[in-house]
Amino acid sequence: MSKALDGVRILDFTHVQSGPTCTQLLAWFGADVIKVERAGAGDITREQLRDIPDVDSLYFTMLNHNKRSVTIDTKNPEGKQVLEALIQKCDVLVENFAPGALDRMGFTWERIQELNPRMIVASVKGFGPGPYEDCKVYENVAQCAGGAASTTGFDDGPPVVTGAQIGDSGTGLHLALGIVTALYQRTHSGRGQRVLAAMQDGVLNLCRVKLRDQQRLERTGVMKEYPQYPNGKFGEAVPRAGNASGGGQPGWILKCKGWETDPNAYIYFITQAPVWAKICNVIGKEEWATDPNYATPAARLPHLKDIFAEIERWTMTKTKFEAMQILNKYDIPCGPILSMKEIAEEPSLRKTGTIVEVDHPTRGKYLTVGNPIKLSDSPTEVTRSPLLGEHTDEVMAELGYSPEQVSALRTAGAI
Ligand code: CAO
Repeated sequence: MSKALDGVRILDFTHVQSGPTCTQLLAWFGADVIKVERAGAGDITREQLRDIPDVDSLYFTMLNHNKRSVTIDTKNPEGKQVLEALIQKCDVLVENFAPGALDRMGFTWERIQELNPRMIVASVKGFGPGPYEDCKVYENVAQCAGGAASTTGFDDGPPVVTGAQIGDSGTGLHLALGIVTALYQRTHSGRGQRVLAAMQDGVLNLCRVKLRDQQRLERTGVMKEYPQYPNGKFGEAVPRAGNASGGGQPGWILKCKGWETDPNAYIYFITQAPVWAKICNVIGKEEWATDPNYATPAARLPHLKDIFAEIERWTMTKTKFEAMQILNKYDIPCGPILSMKEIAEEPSLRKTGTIVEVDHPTRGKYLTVGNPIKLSDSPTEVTRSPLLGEHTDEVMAELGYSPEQVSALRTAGAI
């Protein structure tokens, strides 16, 4: 079966996490992704957080599946020529260097257009144009500058970053959408274009509901579904909401049986309005279904803490999986807090290819997250990440270099 992006060639000039997640997705959709790395060193993540000496780290392998790796010193004049040949052959150049690095290498937008007017140049940067545009940025900086940290955590504690890599992998996703959109526009316009995904913008896009709440707060001075209501105080900015639901259906994380020893024996419980009577029945508080203090969503808002305390008295008598089973019977929305260990061992995720076991020549078998986006006509097969420079000779031959030329370039330190 052919793949959705068959025939699309990506010059992958990305490193660390944000860019590589983007190009990995494109590879999973069938693009030929040629990762350019520096000889001898490669993407810095190859050696970061290593769990086996001298073997590509899980950090690297889990972000660079289905790609080919070539080594080019793009600051060497002959290496530059090889990169130029690749630019002429590829459809998209993806990069996430520090601001200005590509220009300093001599590959400005104007130069790239001269070489290939159909080329799409896609970049991740920490910030868009403005006061911070020249800054280097990592994940947690983006979470802080994009509004996630100030709105995450509990009211009586400091801002908190989340384990979900919304700055890196989130921006990679945004960039991938920008790239396929630009490829589509090119089918009409015949021209390439620049695609920019700034990490601050990507995080803010994912924190959209908090900008909604900022404006609600400014208009009304209070947000009744936040845990600060009715006894706490609201300031000028959206406060941290603990585990409150981001939407109109109040929710909270509640203890389940075993919580004393198991840090993940918890369930997320949503008091969805249409199933309120069923919730009351399940927890043995039938009278709340008709009591005017509890019967309507508006009446319940001032009592949310008490309501969740009462529900927790019930959830603490069940394991999170027992509670799930009972609540699902009544269509009560809830979700177990799953540990990474539980997720890794979950058979249904293995079956759908969301968790995949991959074999690697120097590492052996390891688990990774497969393609979370499933296309019925373009299924994803996850193949291992490339060793450093594994495909240099193959790609050089495709560019028309003879083995002798390749060997001379290698001696000159260009590849
Ligand atoms: N041959 C020769 N030189 C190369 C090369 C190659 N194949 N590949 C990279 N280089 C050079 C670059 O040209 C750059 O040189 P100059 O500084 O002289 O211009 C140099 O390597 C280092 O690039 P960098 O500044 O991007 O790398 P860094 O490790 O110092 O910074 C990071 C890393 C991530 C902070 C920075 O790249 C950045 O801010 N990127 C944009 C935002 C981003 O994607 N952040 C998320 C990273 S994932 O957590």
